[in-house]
Amino acid sequence: MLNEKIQKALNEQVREEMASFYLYLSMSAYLEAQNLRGMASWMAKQAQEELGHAMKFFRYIHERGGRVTLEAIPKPENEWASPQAVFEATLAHERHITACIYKLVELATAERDHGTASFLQWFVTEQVEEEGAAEGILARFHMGAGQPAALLFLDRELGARQ
Ligand code: OFO
Repeated sequence: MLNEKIQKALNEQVREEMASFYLYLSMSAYLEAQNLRGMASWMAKQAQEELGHAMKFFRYIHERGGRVTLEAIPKPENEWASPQAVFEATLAHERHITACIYKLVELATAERDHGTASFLQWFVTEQVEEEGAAEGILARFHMGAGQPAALLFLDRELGARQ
């Protein structure tokens, strides 16, 4: 059984992951409108991953005999200054999510809920990967330094994401 504090915090993380899904879907729509189909496809896949994260929390709360309560997710931004600005916002968002996961781990540890602390380790590892992916893409943008050919090359590369 989950204690109240942990149940509330896990429900809040369901909301955060759904907000990530919605934000990345909005970014995908923006990139599609810029005719950057490869980047749009990469971002749509990222959105799907976020939905998967939300569902992992959803299932875990039930597995522990808890109650899922869905909260409102905010309207995401839908305009960015450039494709590079989209990936800068992605990195900033992933850093925010990492901070949320770390706070959850600290709460689970303080409440002596080792089951939840163990469940959260998957997300700790995932966040290293997520921040690394966004940093890697941004490094490619910096290398290309606004050259259209470099942008198209990166678009094709990101479109190959499985
Ligand atoms: Fe992007 O890792 Fe979940 O939110």
